[in-house]
Amino acid sequence: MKKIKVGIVGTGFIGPAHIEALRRLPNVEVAALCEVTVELAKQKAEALGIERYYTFEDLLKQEDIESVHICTPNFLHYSQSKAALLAGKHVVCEKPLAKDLHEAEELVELAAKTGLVNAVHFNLRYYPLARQMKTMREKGDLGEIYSIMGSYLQDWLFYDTDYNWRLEPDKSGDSRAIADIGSHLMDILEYITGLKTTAVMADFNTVHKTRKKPLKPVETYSGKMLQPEDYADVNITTEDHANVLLRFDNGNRGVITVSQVQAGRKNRMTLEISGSKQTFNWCSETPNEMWIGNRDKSNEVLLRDPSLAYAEARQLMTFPGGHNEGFPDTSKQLFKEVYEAVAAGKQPEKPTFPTFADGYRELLICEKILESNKKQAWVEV
Ligand code: SOE
Repeated sequence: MKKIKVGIVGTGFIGPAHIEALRRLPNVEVAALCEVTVELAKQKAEALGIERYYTFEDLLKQEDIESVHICTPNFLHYSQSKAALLAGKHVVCEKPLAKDLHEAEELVELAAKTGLVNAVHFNLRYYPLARQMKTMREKGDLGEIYSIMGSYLQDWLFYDTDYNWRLEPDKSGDSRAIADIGSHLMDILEYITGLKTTAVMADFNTVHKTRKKPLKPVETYSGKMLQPEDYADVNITTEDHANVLLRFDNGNRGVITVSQVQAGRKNRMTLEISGSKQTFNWCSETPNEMWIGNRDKSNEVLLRDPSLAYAEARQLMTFPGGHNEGFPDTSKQLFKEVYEAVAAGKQPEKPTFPTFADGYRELLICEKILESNKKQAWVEV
């Protein structure tokens, strides 16, 4: 079978996750990677068992590389996705698609003009029970949606000495927690419910207004190790925590909370969707079960089990029976759909995977959330 050769752009945290997922697909070969310097690219290529390594510019010159995954910090997503599309490469870009709406709009238009496959790594849509909730809603099992409560909680930036490039506005953009994990939450809410967010009321908080020097050397985005003594205390304006009230196009309401300073919550997205027939509750830290709340009969726990799920969810289940599905499996399932399109050589008419247009939609909501927080007022989407 002819394998599609893929290049990985950036190998910090999520790049290796893309590589692992891609290596599980029979029609794909992770043939190359690039990093901010050739030296760093060589080092990462050896560590990851990939033969070819380049600078970004040289990677795009490789004729045999058909697609690239943009896994660099947010501020590079636009320029690198644009360059890759212009070089004739299909593109899978990490969320958020860009730092602002204008960049995202240009990418959507350019991708449409080239006809190249374009996708955004909203991988949490691919937990089987997230797909089950969407399908149950589509089949009417939920009824009219009364309210939505969502949260996405982490603690990896809990201490004021925790460092990451996301703390640097020039790398992350004007928002941090909302742009980084709120993006997943706002995407999956509309994906599962089919509702459109029509207005937002946001309230951000920066718990650690000063971030102190890291306790140990940390790797910066450029691969350079940051020694604690090199790091001066920095004032932080981007949000550690945010509450956002939501209004939807069916006239009903919702609320989300995102935090990256929630001790004990590692990577925990929770959704509670209340409908006129039932309530659904699902959590990404226990992704293989969902709670179904009933008014006139006992509540239920639905397990991730092919024999209990709709076909749309069953197709995301790697193994029969109750074998658990995890975070890495979601990327594999997303990329499986993407590379069916790449094998066909163009973006499908009706993509089943999240596209640049979905990335634009999520960024639109994120920008309105930022505007609302700044104005401390309701803002229409
Ligand atoms: C950090 O918050 C992070 O790596 C996000 O950037 C990812 O999108 C999320 O899937 C896991 O946490």
